[in-house]
Amino acid sequence: MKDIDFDKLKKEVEAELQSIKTQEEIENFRLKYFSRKSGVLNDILKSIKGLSIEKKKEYGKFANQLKIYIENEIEIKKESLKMEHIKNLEEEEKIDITAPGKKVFSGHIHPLTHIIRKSVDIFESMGFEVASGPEVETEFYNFDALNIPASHPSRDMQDTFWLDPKTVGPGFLMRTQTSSVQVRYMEKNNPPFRIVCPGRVFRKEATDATHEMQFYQIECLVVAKDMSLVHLKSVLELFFKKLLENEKIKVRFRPSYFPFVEPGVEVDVICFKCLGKGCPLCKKTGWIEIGGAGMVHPKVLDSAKIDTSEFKGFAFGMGIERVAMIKYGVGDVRLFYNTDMRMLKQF
Ligand code: FA5
Repeated sequence: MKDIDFDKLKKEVEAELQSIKTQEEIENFRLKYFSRKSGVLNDILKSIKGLSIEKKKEYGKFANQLKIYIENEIEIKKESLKMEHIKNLEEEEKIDITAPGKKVFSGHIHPLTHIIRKSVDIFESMGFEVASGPEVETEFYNFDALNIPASHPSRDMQDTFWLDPKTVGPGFLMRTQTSSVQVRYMEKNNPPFRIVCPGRVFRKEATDATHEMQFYQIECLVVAKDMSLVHLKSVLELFFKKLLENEKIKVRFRPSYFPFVEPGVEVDVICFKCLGKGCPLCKKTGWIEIGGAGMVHPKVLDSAKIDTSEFKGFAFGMGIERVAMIKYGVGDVRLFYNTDMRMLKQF
């Protein structure tokens, strides 16, 4: 066996240790010296077996010292690499608490949602319960049960989106009015009751500044003993005073026709801008048309098997977009649906 130059070996080890920069390198270094199969130190220890006792002692001593030295250095190096890594992390993840904050953009609900929620809140404060029905409706609940005869123009293909009978069966449509919830509710609940039904409705109409193909309505229905138009008018007046936040708001009725009410009325609200004097908003009439209403037709109560000798009812339905247009001074209903943030951010 050749003589081993332990001083030279130690110098090599020192140089190698200095160049180590990562945990992976230190592991490779450890394997180079201590691997069972081909580790440098293991080879030395194996090779001294056959030497004389004196040489064995001398080489064994040096080999052992070198082994302890390398093991210590590996631990020291590992620890210093770990500390360096933590220091780098601290540097990378440092938070500058003096940096100016980033502005959080907070959005808000859509103006139509606001009107719906506010309307529902007001009706609830008057003891109304919220009711709902499906948007895909049957001909029965949208028309027949509401005393709308087959010959009525609103059943015409131009007004109603009928669903393909081959796909869903006959008589299905997209509801054209929230009045369809009336009979659905009355079938399952006994009077007296008062309900409010907000929801989306659909009409196959050409769109213009005041007409959309889909829009929102709010319906209210009260069935109880001794109901009259006086109750209807006072409920509506209170509702619009709160909705438009003006105590001077008045409501007027004009005779009208809806097959499911008798008598039927068109509901006008006094122009909240000019309070009846006449201005561009109300087209100089002093009043703004807002919805339809009336006393529930006895045939509709009959459809729901309600005893008309004991109970009477009133109903009201209005378009949410029209109310929003008036409240916010928006001239075109389509602006609510085109998702232009410049428009929506104003509310
Ligand atoms: C009805 O839909 C009745 N169901 C209202 C009613 C309820 C009467 C209860 C009696 C008793 P009308 O078709 O007029 O009525 O529509 C009611 C409101 O919906 C209108 O006053 C208007 O504000 C709104 N509206 C109607 N068509 C459109 C449309 N295409 N786009 C936007 N809003 C509309």
